[in-house]
Amino acid sequence: MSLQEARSHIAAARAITILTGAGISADSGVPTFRGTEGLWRNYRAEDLATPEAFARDPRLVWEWYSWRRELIATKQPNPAHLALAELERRRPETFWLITQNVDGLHRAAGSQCLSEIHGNIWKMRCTGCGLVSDNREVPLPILPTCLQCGGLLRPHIVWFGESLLEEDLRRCDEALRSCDLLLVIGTSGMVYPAAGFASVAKEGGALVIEINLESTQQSNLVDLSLQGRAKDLVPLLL
Ligand code: BJW
Ligand code: ZN
Repeated sequence: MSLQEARSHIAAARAITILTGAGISADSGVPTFRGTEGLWRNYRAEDLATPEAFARDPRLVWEWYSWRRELIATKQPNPAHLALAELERRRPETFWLITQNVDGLHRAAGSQCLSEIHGNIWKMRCTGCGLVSDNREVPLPILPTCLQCGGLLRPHIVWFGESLLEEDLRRCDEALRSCDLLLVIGTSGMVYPAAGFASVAKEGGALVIEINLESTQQSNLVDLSLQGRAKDLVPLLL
């Protein structure tokens, strides 16, 4: 399938679902998780993004999130985020965006029909009373606490070993099963349940197109794998 044919499929699609990962925000300057660029000091995301890591050393985990918040606060949506927001404006009834990213750049670009399945780095949750609050403070106090009960706050983010919200899973499943085209952009396809989403869409009969800098674990499964930068390819396709 050529790029031109892919464009025609997208233009003719009845319902489109998009799945994005860190690669789409890499073009805005936000580091990805895996690969040499994805390291933070000597830690891997897998060692910091867990409830056990937070229980053991909340200061270290908050240091990581504070560093990322400061970095993300300086970044803007890129042409790939903007092209997806524009696609949604053209067809809001038949469009759903699923993002694994917590940086909020899709919302900043104007996307509204979306599930942020791993949460949002600009929200916090109280480990005491459970209150979820918006928070854009940068830099943060070393250990932020709840205004309501004084409990320790944590990022409102889904860590390894934690379940995604039932409501998000239900909405995603519906969007994957009912679409006739799934676009998978900038994800390594290594983290579940999102890593299984392309298979769900294929089972439902959708055409699956992948955009990534390199081939991934999913490249063999998809109908078309396009290699290049999201910021170049997404606007070209849409
Ligand atoms: C470009 C580009 C450019 C670069 N243009 N492209 C089934 C089987 C095995 C294990 C499990 C399973 N089910 C659940 C698990 C356990 C676990 C899991 O999947 N582990 C795997 C590592 C094996 N999953 C979970 O625990 C999930 N919970 C769950 O399933 O609950 C039920 C359950 C619990 C326990 C046991 C069983 C079931 C929760 C997962 C939460 C993940 N959260 C994180 C971190 C927190 C968020 C944060 O702080 O930001 O979310 S992990 C991290 O990876 C982050 C990301 O959202 C996620 C995905 O990464 P992504 O986006 O794919 O980034 P990269 O860096 O991997 O890839 C970037 C890609 O972009 C690359 O391919 C580049 O080539 C490309 N790229 N520049 C285009 N310019
Ligand atoms: Zn509280």
